[in-house]
Amino acid sequence: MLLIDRRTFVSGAVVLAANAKVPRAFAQAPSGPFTLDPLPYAANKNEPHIDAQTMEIHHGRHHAAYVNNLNAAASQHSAIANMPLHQLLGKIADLPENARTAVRNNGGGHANHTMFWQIMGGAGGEPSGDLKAAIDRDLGGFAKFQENFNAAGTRVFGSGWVFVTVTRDGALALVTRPNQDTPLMEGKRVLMGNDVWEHAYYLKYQNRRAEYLKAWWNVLDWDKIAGRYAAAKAETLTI
Ligand code: MN3
Repeated sequence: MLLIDRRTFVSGAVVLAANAKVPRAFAQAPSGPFTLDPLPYAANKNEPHIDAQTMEIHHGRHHAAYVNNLNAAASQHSAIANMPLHQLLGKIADLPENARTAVRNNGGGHANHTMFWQIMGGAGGEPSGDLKAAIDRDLGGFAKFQENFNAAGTRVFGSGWVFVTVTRDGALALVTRPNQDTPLMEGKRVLMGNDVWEHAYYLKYQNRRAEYLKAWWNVLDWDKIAGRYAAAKAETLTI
């Protein structure tokens, strides 16, 4: 039997588990029409709650792979290339059958992560103004909202997301979706959401998803989320 100390074994196991989850990007994927924007802040901005390595792998490998795979699908189907992403996701049923899964998984992944990076990088705290009023009205107040959001995230089986949707009238609702599905696929708009795929938290939290869900609130940028709320009401919010 190999002699290996427990720390080496555990960290090795974590690295193996993390690498096993990293999708392989297409080396020859076309570079457009969809693009991966850089993270809007340094990868260590969300520490200690979300570590820099998780941010780098999550953005630079997972999100990049969704973009590359979506571009590969677009190179085969002009219908994919000719629509803005939020419209494309609302019209998956109209696409050729052999394009639907690629758009659902990779287009959904691109949209979800684009939103996700945007609403983090902040200092947490609480919303104010008309967003706070909407949370009080529709989600039972901020404390109840956090509790229900975290509970919903804990209940997602396997991979998926917890979202808050927003209507043009500013009404909010809490929903979960599996995999990379998004309410954009039903023509709805997303105010905010959290990624509960293991790749979002495994390096730091391993199997402790509930701990990750709780910590995530500390990195939210409520100014950005308030901006999304205003855009939803002005009907200019897309992704
Ligand atoms: Mn993810």
